[in-house]
Amino acid sequence: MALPTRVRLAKLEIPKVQDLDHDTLIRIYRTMYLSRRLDDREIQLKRQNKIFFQISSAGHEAVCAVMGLLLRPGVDWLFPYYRDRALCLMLGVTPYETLLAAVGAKDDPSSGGRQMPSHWGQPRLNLVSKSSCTGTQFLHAVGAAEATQYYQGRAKALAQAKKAPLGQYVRHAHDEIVYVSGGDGATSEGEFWESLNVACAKKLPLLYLIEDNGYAISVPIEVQTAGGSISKLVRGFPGLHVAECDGTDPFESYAVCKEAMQYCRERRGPALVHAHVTRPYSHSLSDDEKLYKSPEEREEEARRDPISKLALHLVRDGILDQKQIENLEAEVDEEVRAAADQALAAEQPSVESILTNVYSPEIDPSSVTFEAPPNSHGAPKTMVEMVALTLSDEMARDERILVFGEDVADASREENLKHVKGKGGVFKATSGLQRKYGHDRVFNSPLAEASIVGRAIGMAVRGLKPVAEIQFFDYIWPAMMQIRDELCVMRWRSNGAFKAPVVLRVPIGGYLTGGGVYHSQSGESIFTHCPGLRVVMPSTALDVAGLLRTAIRSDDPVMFLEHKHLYRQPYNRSENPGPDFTIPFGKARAVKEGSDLSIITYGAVVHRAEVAAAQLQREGVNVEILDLRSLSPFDWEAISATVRKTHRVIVVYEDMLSWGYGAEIAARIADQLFDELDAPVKRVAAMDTFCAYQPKLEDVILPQVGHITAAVKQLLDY
Ligand SMILES: Cc1ncc(C[n+]2csc(CCOP(=O)(O)OP(=O)(O)O)c2C)c(N)n1
Ligand SMILES: [Mg+2]
Repeated sequence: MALPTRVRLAKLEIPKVQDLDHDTLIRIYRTMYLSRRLDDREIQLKRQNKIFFQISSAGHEAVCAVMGLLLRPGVDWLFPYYRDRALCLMLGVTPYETLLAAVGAKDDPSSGGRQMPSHWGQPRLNLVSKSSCTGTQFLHAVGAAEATQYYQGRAKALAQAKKAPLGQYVRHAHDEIVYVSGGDGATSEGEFWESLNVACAKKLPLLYLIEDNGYAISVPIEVQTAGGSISKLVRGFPGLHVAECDGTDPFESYAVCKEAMQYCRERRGPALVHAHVTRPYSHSLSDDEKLYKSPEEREEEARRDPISKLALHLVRDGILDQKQIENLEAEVDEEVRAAADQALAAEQPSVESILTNVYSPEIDPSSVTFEAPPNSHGAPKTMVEMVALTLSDEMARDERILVFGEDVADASREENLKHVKGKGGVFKATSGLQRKYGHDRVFNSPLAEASIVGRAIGMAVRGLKPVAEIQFFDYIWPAMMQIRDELCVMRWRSNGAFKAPVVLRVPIGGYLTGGGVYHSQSGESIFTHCPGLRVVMPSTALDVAGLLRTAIRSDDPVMFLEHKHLYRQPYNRSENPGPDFTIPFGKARAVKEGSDLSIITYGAVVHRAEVAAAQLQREGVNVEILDLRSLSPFDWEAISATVRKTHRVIVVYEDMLSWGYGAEIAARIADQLFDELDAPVKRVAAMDTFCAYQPKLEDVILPQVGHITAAVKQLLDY
């Protein structure tokens, strides 16, 4: 296949560069050269086994340096890609700090030795912690830009955010913008397109820089991107300012980036700069580009090297002579040498610190602080009514709370609200909230789950408190990477510098007689398997009120699982326990006292266990029931107390039997309470298959009262 022409820029209309004076040009060159020398030094250190990973910014320096020059540190919000070393240096990250990350030092400001180098992050610079995922950052940037818009008219929300933990890093400036970058490969992720959709729909002040080096590891641009040009593809997005530049040329890059940035600052909408750059050092030190790039391509890249081109320019234009260039370079080399020596001597993180910042060190949702008694009044409410009521009370108290998701608004077309009742969620769990709190606090999202979670993360990073809804647990999967690799990890990977305390409300579960495969799923253990995330699953309206309030007031991400089958049952209703009622996480509810056998359960099977226990009672069997209600953390104290009391235990859960939540509980009991057991630990759960639409099949697939009574009898006979 013929190689596509990779750079066709000479004919582009480039705005004139007037304000790059000589000192600024020298500063740009110095930063670019410093970035390159840091890469070179890291490569050397990696070869000496003194650092453990290296990924270079070589070839990307020019556009990154000028972008860094244009952005305002500590004012604008930054979500830079791993090749943005020159940008970060320009904004104030020091060579020593970048090398602290390389050696994995305790004082590495981006992660304290938890992430690979070049995964930037520093709260003092509004430089938000970046993961290794290519593409997730675009949605965080959208959420951050939504925070820009929200804070604009919401002084109270800003004040409340500043008062919360990490509030010292909550900042808002009226003309701030959000910057996000990615590679040509990263633009193939759905999250890129989801982000553009929202950024354009909401006219967000968001500046994209796509650093197109023609390859994503070994995959060339014509395979990556239809037609080979991302800027051509995105030109149809309404209101998006799109510009292209030679990212190896600082003059052209400066002019193009400046104009794009101006567009965002003037609040005209988002902008995207497509910069053509090179990647002369292979993808990373784990890659050898000679395996897939032709010698001609590599020669062409060498000819376009931004460092040598700018050095030549400086000499030709008489800005610096050869000797001055040599002096500048010697000075940088010395700076890099000194920084490396210092970083190599830096203290390493202690083994004792491994678990710090998995969860908030300030707010412990399982503490006694959250033990608040109910002040019950009014008519009994169903579980779903209690969700709406609790959200409403919390929103009145805390202006940082934003509610969004699919169909959660009463009506996106506000004028319709004069004539219609409003939707307020497919289950009505958010009914009336938009009417009460306005469309900037309660709004519909496009139908895109990764986008819902990714945006929520960006908002939460900036101090807001998103309470987002995933419409059905069955459709949470597009958001899995945002949850597993971003939401849960933000605090730990930034060593406590950033947090993402999002509440994700997720209707879950079956017993719908007709829910079928895609409206009946369970799967809570997939999320209890994620450190950093709290998972709760109430089975009564009272517990909804107490646990949802705790979820919102805690400072960790919480998955709040609402069982659809329980939403409107008469048997779990409760009076309104008042606006201060909270229940600590990790505390089980004693549903029924008993002495013969313990049932440990949660969710929709709690009621089934109660029915089974009533039947068994008539036969003289006295069963104890524990509703865990909080799955991570879970109440080990209550579990061990009941096992010590009855010596026989069944874990009952709705999800499939194998690899499920009960497996962990059963294993813990076997491990730590073996001597207390008079019989093996038993599990009652769903069959290891999908949930069928036909109710007769659903009845057999999901655990029923009969399954529970049979298991109890079997265990008592053991
Ligand atoms: C979601 C995800 N998939 C795969 C990878 C592995 N990976 C790391 S970088 C990369 C290529 C990225 O290419 P591009 O966005 O063009 O950036 P470049 O490295 O060329 O600057 C891949 C596939 C990853 N980190 N994240
Ligand atoms: Mg690339």
